Amino acid sequence: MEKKLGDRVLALAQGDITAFAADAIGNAANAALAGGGGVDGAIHRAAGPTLMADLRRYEGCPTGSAVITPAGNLRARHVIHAVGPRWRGGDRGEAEQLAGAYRRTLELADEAGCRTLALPSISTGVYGYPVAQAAPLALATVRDYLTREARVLERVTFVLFDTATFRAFAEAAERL
Ligand code: AR6
Repeated sequence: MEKKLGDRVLALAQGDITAFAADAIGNAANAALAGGGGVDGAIHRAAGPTLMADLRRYEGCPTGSAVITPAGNLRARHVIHAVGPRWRGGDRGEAEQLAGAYRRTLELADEAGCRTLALPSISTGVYGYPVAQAAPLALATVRDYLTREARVLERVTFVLFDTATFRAFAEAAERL
C-alpha cells in the first residue's frame, strides 16, 4: 500500500524489517540503548556485534528521541535507534514522546543523506502503546515531515511484522 505525497511516498509493507532494502532502518530501542527483544533483538542479531560497539559512544538516549549508527551486516547503511514511550495510560505525555521519536528518526535519516527509510511500529510491542492510537499518530508524523520538511528523504515505508499491526496501520492510512 502506498500514499503519494507530491514527489514523496509513504508506504506500508508487512514483514521483517531486517530483510528490507532501505538506506536506513529504524529500531524500537530502550533509553539505555542496551539491546533487548522484539525488533531490537532481531536488528542486533542481523547486524552483528559492531552495532552494540557503535552504540557505546552514546550515553543512552532520552525517551522521545533517537540516535544513529552504522548498520553492520544489514543491507541498510544506517540504523536509527528510536526510543518510544512505555504506555502508562495515555496522559503522561506518551503521544508527544512517540511523535518525537519518529520525528527525530526522520531528521537523522535526512541529515545522513538517506533517500529511503524503513520504520517499525515503535512502542506497540513490549512497551504496550495501543496500536489503534499509535498508528494514526505515526502516519501523520511521517506525512507531515515528508510534506513540509524533508530534504533528501523520498520514501518512508512502515514494515509491520504481525497482521494485527499491519491492519491497524492500513486502516489508519485510509483515514489519513
Ligand atoms: N521487523 C519488524 N517489526 C518487528 C520485528 C521485525 N523483525 N520484530 C518485532 N517487530 P517491540 P517496543 C514488531 O516490542 O514496544 C525491546 O526489548 C513488533 O511486532 O520490538 O518499542 C527494546 O530493547 C511490534 O509491532 O518494541 C525495548 O526495551 C513492534 O515491532 C522495548 O523492547 C514493536 O515492538 C521496546 O518496546
